[in-house]
Amino acid sequence: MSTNRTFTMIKPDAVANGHIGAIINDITSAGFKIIALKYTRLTAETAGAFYAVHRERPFYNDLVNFMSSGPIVAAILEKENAVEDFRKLIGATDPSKADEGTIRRKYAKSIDANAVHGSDSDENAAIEGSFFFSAFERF
Ligand code: YYY
Ligand code: MG
Repeated sequence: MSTNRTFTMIKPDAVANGHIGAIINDITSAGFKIIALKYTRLTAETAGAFYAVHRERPFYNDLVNFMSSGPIVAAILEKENAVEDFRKLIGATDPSKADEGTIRRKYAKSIDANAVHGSDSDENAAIEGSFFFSAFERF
């Protein structure tokens, strides 16, 4: 059963390029409610732990370096069918392949610096939300 929640990060490229406000506006305009929101940054160690599932992939080191290169915004979002609907809103991993109007198409320049993260399952949404927010921040 769906938990109706997902987890997102606005990545260092989109923060550095001044897109926090526009991206949050796109997210809330699409019907997502913000349950928790945090402006913070990852270290190489915490980025490595967050993306541990990708540690054998060729892009892992670059991903960890990029995700710890500057501030990010982390958020827990709520909406019916949140995980799937949010993946649709952000578009394909490679922004050049993302549909017109999606967040990655609008704000990302490359596959490695692709503006936003979105959880890929209800289970991972819960794990990732708990990575950034304590229980009393996400009730
Ligand atoms: O879930 P999503 O972010 O769309 O893609 P993943 O396959 O989970 O990869 C996580 C992250 O890694 C992706 O957002 C950018 C980066 N990455 C990359 O730099 N090069 C690739 N070929 C694939 C992914
Ligand atoms: Mg993923």
